[in-house]
Amino acid sequence: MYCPYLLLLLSLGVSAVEVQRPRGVPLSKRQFYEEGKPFTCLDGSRTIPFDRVNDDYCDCQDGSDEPGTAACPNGSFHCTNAGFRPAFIPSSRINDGICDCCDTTDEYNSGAACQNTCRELGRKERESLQKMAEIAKEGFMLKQQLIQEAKRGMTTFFCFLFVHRNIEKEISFDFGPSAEFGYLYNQCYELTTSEYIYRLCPFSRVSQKPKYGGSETSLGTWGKWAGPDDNVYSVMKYEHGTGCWQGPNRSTTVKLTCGKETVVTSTSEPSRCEYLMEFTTPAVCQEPPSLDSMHPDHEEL
Ligand SMILES: [Ca+2]
Ligand SMILES: [Ca+2]
Repeated sequence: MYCPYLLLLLSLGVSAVEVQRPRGVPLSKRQFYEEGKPFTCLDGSRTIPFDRVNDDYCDCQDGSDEPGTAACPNGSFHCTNAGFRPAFIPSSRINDGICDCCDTTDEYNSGAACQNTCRELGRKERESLQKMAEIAKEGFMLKQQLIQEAKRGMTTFFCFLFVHRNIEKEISFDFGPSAEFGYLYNQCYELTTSEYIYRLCPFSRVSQKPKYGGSETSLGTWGKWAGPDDNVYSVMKYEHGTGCWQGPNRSTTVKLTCGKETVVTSTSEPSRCEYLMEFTTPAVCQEPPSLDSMHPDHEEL
């Protein structure tokens, strides 16, 4: 019968299945470690009796005979980390007194007081993934509204076009595949740091002004969309700002990430006169995958 068999398997639980492979061996390599049969190093270099697997003496050049001890300098240890995600650690960290695996399995013989934190870590990760998914979902809904508004706006644009010829210029901007970035036009967003007020006016310019008086410096005027080929609308480039003393003209890269609100979240100057701005907007939100497929709850049995 199928069901009782399954129930039996489940009731045996994780540990019962785990004893079938030597310590530190990932499930994917279990078939190479067959109890009682000679073991061939995974690089094929030599074959040794099975009792030399995990005997705390390094026999294989690739370290594969000592997956559960620190005997081989190049060995790696696999933590199952049930409840969180599996990981490999260098075997030198086995029994070194420091808890590396959240399931505590790397410290089986050191006396270190490790606590199994996998379930807690897994719970936190699921929570943050869920939170991100919710932001993406709401952001994507807002994006649909932006697209609708842009469509209505476009109709108005074309009506005006015959009256105000200069609107033609606005239409020539690339406001995204569905004009979802159009709402940013003619808007400005500020971020105040301890020294400066940064101002991003999308499709127009980026500037910086000392907080306590002083003149404004241009960090670039609208250049182009500059994201990677598969995601062009994720980065904006502003160029030809005020020249740096004995240096290039200032320029700014604006990275767009999905968010419910339209805000400049940070600015930095990773290299001289080249600024980086992070900007959240619902316009870049992608349709999120369904929540069910996002749970990374792959507990290895
Ligand atoms: Ca050995
Ligand atoms: Ca350790």
